[in-house]
Amino acid sequence: MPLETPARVVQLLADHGYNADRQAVTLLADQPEPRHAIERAVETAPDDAIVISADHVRSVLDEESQSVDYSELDVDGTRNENGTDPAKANPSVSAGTPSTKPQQDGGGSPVETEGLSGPDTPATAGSASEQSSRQQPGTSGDKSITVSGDISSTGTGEYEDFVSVFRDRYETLAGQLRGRVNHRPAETIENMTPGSDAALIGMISDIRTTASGHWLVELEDTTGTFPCLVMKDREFASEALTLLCDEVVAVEGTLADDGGILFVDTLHFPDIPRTHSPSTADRPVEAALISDIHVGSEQFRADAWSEFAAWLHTDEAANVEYLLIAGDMVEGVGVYPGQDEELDVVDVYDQYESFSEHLKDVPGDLEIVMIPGNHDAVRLAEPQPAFDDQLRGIMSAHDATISANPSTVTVEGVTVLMYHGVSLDEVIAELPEEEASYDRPQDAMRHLLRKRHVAPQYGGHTRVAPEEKDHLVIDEVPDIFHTGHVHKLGYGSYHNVTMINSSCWQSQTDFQQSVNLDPDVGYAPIVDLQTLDLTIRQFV
Ligand code: D5M
Ligand code: FE
Ligand code: ZN
Repeated sequence: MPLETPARVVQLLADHGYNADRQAVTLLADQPEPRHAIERAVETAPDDAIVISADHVRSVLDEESQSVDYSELDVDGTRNENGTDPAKANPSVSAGTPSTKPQQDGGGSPVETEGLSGPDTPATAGSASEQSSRQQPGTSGDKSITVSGDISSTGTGEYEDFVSVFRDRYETLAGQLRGRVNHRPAETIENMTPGSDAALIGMISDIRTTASGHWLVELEDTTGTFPCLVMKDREFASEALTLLCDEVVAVEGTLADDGGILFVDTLHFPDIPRTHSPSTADRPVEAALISDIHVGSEQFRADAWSEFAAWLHTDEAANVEYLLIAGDMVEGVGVYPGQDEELDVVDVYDQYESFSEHLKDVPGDLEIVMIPGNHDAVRLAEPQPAFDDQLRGIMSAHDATISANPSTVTVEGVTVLMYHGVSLDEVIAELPEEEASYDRPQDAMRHLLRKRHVAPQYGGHTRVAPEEKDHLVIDEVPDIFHTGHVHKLGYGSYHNVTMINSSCWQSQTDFQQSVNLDPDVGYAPIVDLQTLDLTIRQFV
C-alpha cells in the first residue's frame, strides 16, 4: 500500500470523528501501512478522546511491533480481518416505504454508503477448514453461502467440560483485550507494591454493591482472583451497571495503600473495533431476515405468512435470493407451562410438517438458512445443535442450509451472525431500562457485541452447555448480527455492524399479555447485501 499524504491521513481521521496533532499525522503517514495504523489508533483511542495525540500513535505502533505473536497465533480476531478499508465503512440503515415503516427509532442514523466494491472472492474463500463449515451448492450457480457453527456436541457434562469452556472463553476474549492494557496476572498483582498502577484482564466472578454505593467487581484469570472497585463518582461508573457475571473485561487502575484492592480508572470491553468495515456483495442481491414463526400455535399468523410468501413472488422481491430464519420455526410442545392450552397442532412432528408446507409457499429458488430456537425440537442448552436427520427429512423441500444456534453464515461475502436470542431476556432483565428494553432489542444486542459473547452470563435464564470450546464467543466480527426471540422488531448499527432483531409471526399469547409484551407481528427486514441498506416490510 502506498504511503498516504498527510492531508489524506487528516481526512481519514476526520471520517472517524477525530482531529490529530501534526506529529501524529506525520507518524501515521510514514507508516508502511498507514491505513492499518490509523485504524489501530482510532480503535484504541480513549472513548472521550477528540484528538489523536502523537503519544497515543507511538503507543499503538509499539504495541503493533510487540503483538506479532498474537496475530500469528490467530488469537486476536480483530487484527486478522481482511478488507478493512475505512472508505467503505458505514452501513446505512433506512426504513422502508412510509406505510411499512415501524414505529421504533431504528437506532442507526442513516448515512451514505460509499465504495460498494465487494470482496475479491465472495463467501467461500475464507471458509474455515473445520468440519463445521460447509459449502451450499445453491440452486442458481451464482449464489454464494458458507456456514460455520454446525457443532457436534463434544461435551459430556462433566466438571472438566465446564473448566474447558470457561478457559476457552477467557483465552479467546483475553486475546482480544491484550495489547490494549499492560496487564499482569492476578497472582502477580497480589504481590505488587501498594499504591502502584496495575491492569488485569479477567472474567467477572462476582459483582456486588458496597454499603456506600460503589461496585466491587471480582475478576478471575487463570492464576487467581482479584477484587476491583469501581467508585460511584467516576464518570464511567454507569458502565458498572452493564456488567454481567462471566463476561471478560480488562481494567486499569491503582492499587490501594494496603495493596488488597484495585481502584479502577478505566474499563475495557472486548468490543467491536470502531473501524470495522463491513463487506458487501458485488451484485444487487437481497436477504430477508426473519424468525419466530411458531407454526402450530393457535396464534400463528398464517395470513401474514401467506402475504409475505406471495410478496416474495413479486417483481419487487426479485432481488431477494436469501431467507435467513433465526429460530422458533414451530411452537413446540411443553416449552412453557400452560402452553398446551394454546396449541393448534399438538404433535411436534406434525408442527414441522405444517411448517414445511408453509415454507413451500416461498419461491423454490430462495436459498434458506435455518437455526433452531428455544421452541424447536433440539436440546435447549446453547449452543443448540442443528436439526436432526428426522426433522431435516420433514423440512427437506428447499434443501435449506440447517445449522446450529448460533451460526455464522457468509452470504455473498457478507458475514451474518445468526443467534436465536434467549440471552436477550437476561440482558434486558439485568441491565437498567435505558440500556436494554423489550422496546429496543437492538440495545441489548449492542451489549452482546461489546461483550463479544452471545450469552455472557451462566446459570440464569440462558442454559449454556459445557463444551470443549466456547462456541458462544463472538470471535469474528460480523457484518450483520441477526437475532429474534423477543418478538420485537429492532434495528440499528453499532460500530458499523448492522443489528437486526426480526419480529415474529405469532400474535400475542396469554403469557405475553400477562407480562405486557406486545409483539411486533409480520415484519420482514430486507437487507440489500450490496449496500447493507435495510428496508422493513410489514405483512399484516
Ligand atoms: O418468547 C417470546 C418472548 O416472550 C421472550 O421474550 C420470552 C417471553 N416469554 C414467552 N412466554 C414465556 C413464558 N411462559 N415464560 C417466560 N418468558 C416467556 P418465545 O420463547 O420466542 O416464545
Ligand atoms: Fe419465539
Ligand atoms: Zn424464542
